[in-house]
Amino acid sequence: MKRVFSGVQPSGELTLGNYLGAIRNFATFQHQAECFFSVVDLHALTVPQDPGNLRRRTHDVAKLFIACGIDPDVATIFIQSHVGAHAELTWLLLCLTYMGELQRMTQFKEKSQGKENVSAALFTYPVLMAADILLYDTHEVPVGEDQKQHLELTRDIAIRVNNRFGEVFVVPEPYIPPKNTGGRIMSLTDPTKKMAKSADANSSIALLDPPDVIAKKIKSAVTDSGREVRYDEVEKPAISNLMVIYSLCSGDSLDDIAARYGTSGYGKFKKDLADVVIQTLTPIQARYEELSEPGVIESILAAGAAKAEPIAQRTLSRLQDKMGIV
Ligand code: ATP
Ligand code: LTN
Repeated sequence: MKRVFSGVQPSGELTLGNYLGAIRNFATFQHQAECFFSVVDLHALTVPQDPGNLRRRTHDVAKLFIACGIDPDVATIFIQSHVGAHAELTWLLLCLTYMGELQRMTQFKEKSQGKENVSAALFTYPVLMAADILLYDTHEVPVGEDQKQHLELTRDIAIRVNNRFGEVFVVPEPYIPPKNTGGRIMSLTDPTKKMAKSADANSSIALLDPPDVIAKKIKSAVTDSGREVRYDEVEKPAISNLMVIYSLCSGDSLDDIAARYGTSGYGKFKKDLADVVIQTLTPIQARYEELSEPGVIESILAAGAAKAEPIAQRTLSRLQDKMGIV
């Protein structure tokens, strides 16, 4: 059966970008493949984290996976650091990755730009991601567009290892939705940047934002010149982004939305957009609350790690053996 793996960092409050670009698709995949979804806490540590916040957010991401429709009886949900093989395989893969390959990673360039003290782990981050994916003999990886380059590196590493040592890894394929179906949801305050959970709160809608906050953020979202609602990424990047959000939350096509709001002005469109976003997030927030009873998420995550562990260990042993580790 086909295997699917994906990870989300507990590096901030999950956003509508995370949901529409990635998590929504996780729920679809769980019925078509054997799925592993991980809260990648070791990745979050590549930038400074407050320990208390990291602890809370790690459980929050897992609860939101389930609230967004992932069934823990169907898919395996676990915390990355609970399966030691992720860190161990990373070391072996670091020995098989070139500096030049990591120097080309645009996410590292963006995240390190202008910062004085950047951790070595931020630089080697994509190799930990490769380890995550390769440990589970993953065929497909649902991610947002920003992860495309990391997936290409993962494939290059897998192919190199297989060429050097014989068949060790499955070479994974990315599953990236096109931009007009959520692959890259943009910031509400700057449509040239992606909506990111580690950016300013007004630029994104958090999955747990209350309705009045959602309405306020959408009302103050930047728009483009003119007043016509139509999909045009070049001339109308801000409105096009809001239309994609509307379309994904309501199920209406971009053409239908343009026909309905084309000439009614931005105000009416934004008001209705707030309503459809609130309607999408309200049931997710209700399910999240139900999972907040003490012990519930902890036991789901312990069961997930127990399922993931032997599979990861088998793959790790395969490479250790080929590389001559006694
Ligand atoms: P950070 O701001 O800390 O880098 P992030 O939200 O960009 O956080 P992750 O939590 O690791 O990063 O992302 C989880 C998944 O959500 C990934 O598959 C990523 O590609 C996807 N994703 C993140 N932001 C967006 C976005 N704006 N549009 C579409 N997909 C996104
Ligand atoms: N790097 C990803 C998060 C991530 C991931 C993974 C995604 C870590 N490991 C494995 C898919 C598969 C991000 O920042 N969005």
